Amino acid sequence: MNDFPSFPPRFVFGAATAAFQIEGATGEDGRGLSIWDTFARRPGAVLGGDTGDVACDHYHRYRDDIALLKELGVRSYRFSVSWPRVQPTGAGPANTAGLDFYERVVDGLLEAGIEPAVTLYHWDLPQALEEQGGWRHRDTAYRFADYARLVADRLADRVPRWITLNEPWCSAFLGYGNGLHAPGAREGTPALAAAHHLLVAHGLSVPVLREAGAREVGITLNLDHVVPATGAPDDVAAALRAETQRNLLWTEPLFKGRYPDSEDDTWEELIRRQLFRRSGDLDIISAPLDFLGINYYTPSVVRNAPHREPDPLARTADDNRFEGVGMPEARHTAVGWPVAPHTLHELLVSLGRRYGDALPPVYLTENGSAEDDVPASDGAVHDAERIAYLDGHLRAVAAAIADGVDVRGYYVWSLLDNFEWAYGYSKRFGLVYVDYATQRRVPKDSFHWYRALISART
Ligand code: IFM
Repeated sequence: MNDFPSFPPRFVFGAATAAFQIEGATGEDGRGLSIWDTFARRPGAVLGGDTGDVACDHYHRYRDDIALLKELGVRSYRFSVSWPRVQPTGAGPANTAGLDFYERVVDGLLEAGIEPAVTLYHWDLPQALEEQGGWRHRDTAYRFADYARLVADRLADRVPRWITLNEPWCSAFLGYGNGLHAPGAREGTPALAAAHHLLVAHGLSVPVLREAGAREVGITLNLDHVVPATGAPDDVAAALRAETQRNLLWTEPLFKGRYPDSEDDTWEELIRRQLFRRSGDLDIISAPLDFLGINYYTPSVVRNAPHREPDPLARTADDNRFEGVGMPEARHTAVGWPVAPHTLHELLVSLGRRYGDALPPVYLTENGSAEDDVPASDGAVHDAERIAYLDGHLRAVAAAIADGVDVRGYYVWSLLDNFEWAYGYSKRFGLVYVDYATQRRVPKDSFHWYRALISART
């Protein structure tokens, strides 16, 4: 008999994916190019030169994948819509074939008794918009609101839960700060402008989604639990800078309608020049939300450090005088992330404390681990470490609920092994193993464990 953590009766169990990571079919039915199609072709940008051209071939196999979700027993499935599939150049009328695909997915899910949860932006900006400046450019926020309207007009009558952006920190700081993600830029002020324009895009799309009939509207942030390496004042100040970049730059505008005071110590005036912030923007950004999505994987332990780039004119926006020291005592996943589930509990409780009534209900919209999965001689994938990871984090969520944080659901990342961005296909996060040569899907032991956890409640 399994000893599963216990959750409130209406708690939503789900699984998540994202368009570019699973769909493939990048050249079909009028889809335009995204920044990830371009970036993946840049030599050295993605491990092994992997691309999203085929991925999990979900575009053609979505019916099989919905059958897997049904077998898993999840109440909700979180997936993202590819902007360039719907609007090939990021502007103008919808590509009907693109919307038709997502309509088939939504209808298939509903037939299987699964609630769709749609993310509008999971990093695949139309390449044509990047050529006009991408997220550095304010106009991209208005283009995003137009795109949101096209998708919501078609699907909001059947999709209850809408997520505007996934992890805008990654779009701004990995995309335009350290260049590890598409479009691969390494910049200062433009990366902070990107962060602001992403927030404006989010805020502009909230009323659009509501007008179209969306019942629940939120945003997903990858919040960090930052711990100073020591109690020394320099390390504590460094931890605040890390927290400012990772969390406060996003949560303060969203839930308090202001940028954090701690940004003054995080970015020098030279980078922080705020010409891109216009009066009225914070009112747009702080539009009330029905939920906050949180993606959580691992904490950061940081200490004070000098700037990586001594020349202030060449400094990028992620150069904030802190560095990670790791957690040598913890187990590390296959991407090298320390496993410390109690830090999820601490993050949730501290958010509740910081924002009080201003914090909307929370969904864990992603949590999971990459492991070195290999099918065993019996054909199964025995991923005991992933099960322990999920169990630990679910217990942390249950403890936060017991401590009064309103967490309404949890989505495992991910349903399938998939394209893990700069790591290509080398890292596997799925509950389902994908043999990329044949596209055969093999539910791992963690799939059966999660299924048993869900069904033990019903
Ligand atoms: O695969 C990603 C996902 O796209 C966004 N959140 C983190 C996951 C694991 O790195």
